[in-house]
Amino acid sequence: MKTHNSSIEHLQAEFDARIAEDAKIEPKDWMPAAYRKTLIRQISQHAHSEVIGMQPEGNWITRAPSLRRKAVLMAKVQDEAGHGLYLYSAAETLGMSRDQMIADLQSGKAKYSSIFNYPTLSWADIGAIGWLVDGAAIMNQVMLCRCSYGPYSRGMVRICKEESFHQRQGFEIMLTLAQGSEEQKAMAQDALNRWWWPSLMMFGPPDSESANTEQSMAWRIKRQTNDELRQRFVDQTTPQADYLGLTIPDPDLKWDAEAGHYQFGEVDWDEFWQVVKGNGICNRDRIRQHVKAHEDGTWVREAAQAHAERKAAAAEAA
Ligand code: BYC
Repeated sequence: MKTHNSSIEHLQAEFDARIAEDAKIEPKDWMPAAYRKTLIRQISQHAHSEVIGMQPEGNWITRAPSLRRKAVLMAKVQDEAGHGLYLYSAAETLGMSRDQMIADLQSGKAKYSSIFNYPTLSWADIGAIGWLVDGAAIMNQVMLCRCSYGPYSRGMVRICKEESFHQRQGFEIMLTLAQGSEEQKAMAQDALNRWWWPSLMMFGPPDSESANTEQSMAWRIKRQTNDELRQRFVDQTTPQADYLGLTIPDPDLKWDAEAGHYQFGEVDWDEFWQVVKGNGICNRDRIRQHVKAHEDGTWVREAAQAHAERKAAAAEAA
């Protein structure tokens, strides 16, 4: 028993030392059970967010205003599917099965980003999602490229490159609308009004109420806190709204020269928790649609499986 304890202590000390020197932890390395668990939680929820995030945008593919806009939007939605797949693969390296992750999403046990429970009511919402939602996503994900878990950090490098293109396409839609007719400008303003506060909620609860931040920072999974990233997002995005000639729907938003930051109003955290608990405008629809798409895709998975088995059998026979 004593030997067992001392060997665990030794492994733990080795793990702590590797974290301290900023080395990557790889799938076959020893890691504390709680580190594994929090990574599975975060990576799988991140994957679910990418996949569920295809729905509000997919809603506008058939109604994009031009062939160019349609082609770009289709490419973006396909990118989100790809991000989901890299992330599910990263979570699988920790010993979690894809089937279990999907089951947890569909049963409501696993979360996905609150932002995707809001509806896309107009074409301008596609611009606002690219500009604000992808903008917030990049702000959060750049730090994850330096995450201590190797497969997650490497996956994030490519994801961030693609997110930059997504953010730019959204800003370009907003710019076109903001410089267009009065009606188009009003559409862009309306989209900003509806997506601003939910975008700030994407960064998670305030640090004082964030159950996971302290430990995740110590493990170097997260490199910045929810509030730090939210502040950076406001600082970066406010001048962009000025450039567009649009007004951020926050009467308390003002530049604080001394702090070198924008001050901003209080997020409605009751609304955030309601959405996280499943009571947002679209939560039920999103899961219903996911279940349907998953069931409709059964034949594809079965065909892929049969093909893989036949190939393996042929390789064995050769
Ligand atoms: N929505 O202790 P905290 C995208 C949960 S996809 C729902 O601060 P943590 C994109 C949190 O999970 C964007 N739930 O947590 C795709 C925790 O509950 P559990 C997704 C939220 O993990 C398509 C509880 O609240 N990005 O970019 O330290 C198109 C307490 O929170 C939310 C990622 O997933 C939320 N907004 O920090 C366009 C990035 N916030 O799990 C764009 C990876 C918090 O204990 N994830 N909760 O039951 C992260 O960086 C971190 O998980 C978070 C939260 C910053 C999100």
